Amino acid sequence: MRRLLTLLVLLLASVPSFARRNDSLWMARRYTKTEQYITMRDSVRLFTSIYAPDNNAEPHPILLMRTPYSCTPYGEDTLRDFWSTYERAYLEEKYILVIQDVRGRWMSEGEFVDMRPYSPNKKSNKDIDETTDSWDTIDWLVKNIPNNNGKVGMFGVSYPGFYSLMGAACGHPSLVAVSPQAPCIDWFAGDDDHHNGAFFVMDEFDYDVPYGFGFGIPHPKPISTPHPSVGYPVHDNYKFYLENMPLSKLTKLTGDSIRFWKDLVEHSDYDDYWKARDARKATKNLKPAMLWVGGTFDAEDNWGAWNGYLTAEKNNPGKEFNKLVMGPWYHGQWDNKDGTHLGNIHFGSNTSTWYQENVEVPFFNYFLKGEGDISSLAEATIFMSGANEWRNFTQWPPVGTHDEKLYLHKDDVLNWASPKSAVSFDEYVSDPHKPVPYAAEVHFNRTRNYMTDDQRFADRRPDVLSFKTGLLPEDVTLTGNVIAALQASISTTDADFVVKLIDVFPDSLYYNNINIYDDSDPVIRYPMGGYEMLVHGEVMRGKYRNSLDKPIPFVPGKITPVTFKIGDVAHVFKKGHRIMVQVQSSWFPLVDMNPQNFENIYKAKKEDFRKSNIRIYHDKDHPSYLILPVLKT
Ligand code: PG9
Repeated sequence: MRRLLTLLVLLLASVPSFARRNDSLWMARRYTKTEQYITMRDSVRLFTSIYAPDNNAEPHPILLMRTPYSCTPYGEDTLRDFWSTYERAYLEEKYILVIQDVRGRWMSEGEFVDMRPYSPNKKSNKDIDETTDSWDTIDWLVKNIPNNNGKVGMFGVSYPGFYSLMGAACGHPSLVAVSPQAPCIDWFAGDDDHHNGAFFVMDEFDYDVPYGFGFGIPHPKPISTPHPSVGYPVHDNYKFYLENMPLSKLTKLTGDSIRFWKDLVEHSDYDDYWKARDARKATKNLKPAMLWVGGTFDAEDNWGAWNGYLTAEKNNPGKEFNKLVMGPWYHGQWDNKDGTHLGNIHFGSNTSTWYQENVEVPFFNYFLKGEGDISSLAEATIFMSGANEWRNFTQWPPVGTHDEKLYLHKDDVLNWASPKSAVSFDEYVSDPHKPVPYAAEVHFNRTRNYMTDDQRFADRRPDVLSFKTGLLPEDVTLTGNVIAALQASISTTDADFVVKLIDVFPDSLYYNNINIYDDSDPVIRYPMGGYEMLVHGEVMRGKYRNSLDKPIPFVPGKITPVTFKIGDVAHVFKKGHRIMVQVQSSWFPLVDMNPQNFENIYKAKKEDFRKSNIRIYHDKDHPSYLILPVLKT
């Protein structure tokens, strides 16, 4: 009998569908898909795909994602591939999975509005926003999906993270747990389209226009297949965007059909258009348990994750479950299988699967199924790069964090002492026709790795200033927001300032000890000795230095304070490393090139672009420094 059983098990294990659990056959045997138009309070109908487990032994919770990226595939006989993503865990846990095309996207009706403003005071059913669409959807789901347990969760990365937050603000009593992940929060202050008012042209152009993602192409009626991409003429982004500057020339390429691109041009400063789209307005009085997730090396919505959480924390005093997880991730890396490294930087463990198994799935199981225990999850679960360890904090920034000034000095020196010298400065010429590249290699699509790339390529340019400490005698741990406080003069009336905080590895390091490519590739080792790892960088469009909504010109030659937030970091500079700060005035084509002339940059002409002589002062009367959030434990 035993031999027969062994034979049977071996036989079954050889059958793919049993051997490869969680593939389409596995799911098809356990789930039924239905497609539904759900009618909103203003009669617009939203297309919704519902995947329900066939097992009715007990009622199941609902996990909802509202997305502008399509709930494809369409058709009740084709399943969305949950089984090869981390969402397979929810299949195994028998969740009802619901994906919805948001208003005006793909198969849904209505008008799409980018980052549709949250309107708290609604007077009639005509007053809709993403909170009312969430409410109406959730209400329909719990009342119409058979065998649901009446509890709903929402989650999503990036734009779906924004819709998750709007869901959390809808107040429906069935919505008990929400995880906004790298949510788009403010597209002028720090997410996606602009950082400190500087325009992230490569991402936005590729996103909105027919050349790339085509997100902004008009959507007069529901569609189930994507618009064909026009395709770029060259696949060297530095060349493409330099040849298509100024922005007014690039705008011609978009034609006049991409409304959002026109909005960008019309709202070049932080005006009511952008203020209305600040999703932090929706962080008041949040009822569901909130799990905010983001990546410290996320190139798109790192700002949204930190600031969405911090604003929610401030706006919901005493709220029991409003927690944060920040891992060493690129945009969305936490929901795939490999969280072991980003580019040349390795984290010593698979941070993504750890997060999925120990945080997110237990979070939803606890609140939606009443299973397990999530109470041990810290207020802030943060991966400290540099030390390569998860740390649990009772708050963010952690208790024990205090600000220390790290001063720029002559001779490229950086240290904790304020400068004593008389007039002292370094200078460079910022040439708009040869801007500083954001990455070393020639490529087209914006890389993810630039967020941890080696900055030696920039260090060697005459238009980049580099200042560095001596070898650190002990670890320096940073946990919180970094601020750059420069004293600068420029020879024109506007310029950008890019400040990069860098971890310089010891020269003694040789190669990555870990094969950074899978075995099928030839082993390519990168010289890590002296590696200048970008920890975090940020740009400040100079004319917004005093406020994003009131641009002011520089007086040529006048020493002017330029102070701005670089953003939150969670990094340990190990003993024997150095801290480096680089200062430059372009980061191309990640950021569009500033003509360095005070004007509406979207309307600048080619002849407006001029060189600017930039001086960064570091003397007794005009010190330049970084304010670092140093954690002393
Ligand atoms: N953060 C991404 C994005 C949204 C909108 C414009 C540009 C980028 C995203 O949703 O993935």
